[in-house]
Amino acid sequence: MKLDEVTISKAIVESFSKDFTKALEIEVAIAGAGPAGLTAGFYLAKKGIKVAIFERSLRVGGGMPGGGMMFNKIVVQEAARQVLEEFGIKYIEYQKNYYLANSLEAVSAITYKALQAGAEIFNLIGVEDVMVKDERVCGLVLNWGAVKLANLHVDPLSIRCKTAIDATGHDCEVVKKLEEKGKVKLNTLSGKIMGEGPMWAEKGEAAILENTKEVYPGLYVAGMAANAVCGSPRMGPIFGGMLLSGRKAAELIIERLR
Ligand code: 48F
Repeated sequence: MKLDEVTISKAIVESFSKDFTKALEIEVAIAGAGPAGLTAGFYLAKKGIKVAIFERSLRVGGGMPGGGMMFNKIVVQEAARQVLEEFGIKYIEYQKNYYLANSLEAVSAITYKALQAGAEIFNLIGVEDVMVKDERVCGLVLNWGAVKLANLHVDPLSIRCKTAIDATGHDCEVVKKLEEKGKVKLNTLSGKIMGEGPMWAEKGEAAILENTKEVYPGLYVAGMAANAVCGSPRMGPIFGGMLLSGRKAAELIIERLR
């Protein structure tokens, strides 16, 4: 059968443009496709909410594929075992309360399920700013990841959303930008970004659900961004908290939107 290069190009450009145009006005926009952002996207899409995830890197998964110091395994505790099962991720019990999974299988399964549920994922597109009107985050400002890498002076494009989630991990980039430019008071103890604490897995995992919340009208935090914004410890390659935090962010937003 004849294959035409231009038809291939047209198929890609037309279909991407259609998907991206739909994402310009969306119910929930998520910054970062690490485990927390992907999990939030899955649970939102499963409830029929229009959700798009913007990931600055070429690949999704954030810190998950790297496991612990490049040993590509992750540990999940009992509290999140049901989420592993929901995603169909295989695991073995290493010891009571320590379940081990392959980090690549975990990322692939969560990504696949999120896409199948209807979440849109745009890789190579980063969030560089927020749109704020009447003291509420009402959109995200996007640019190509490559533009940032190359330090090019290229103006961004904006999307409108009812709610946004900062799931950008340790650097909590969206909240940071909001604080820096909006001079706003955040819903944290100090009213500011409190900064991530040093490693303490148990305390970090215990705090993350409480930290998963709306930190400014229209902007939620999930995953390590939640602990970084609220001043709780990091926890290394245990991932139950990331999955549960993504799920909680989705539940809070579903309750608000529906
Ligand atoms: O860092 P990341 O995996 O965050 P997470 O979902 O999970 C944290 C764990 O990986 C691990 C841990 C477990 O205990 O501590 O570190 O909270 O994923 C964050 C994603 O956001 C992307 C980044 O490339 C990564 O894939 N990202 C960061 N800044 C931006 C962004 C941005 N400004 N716009 C879009 N994506």
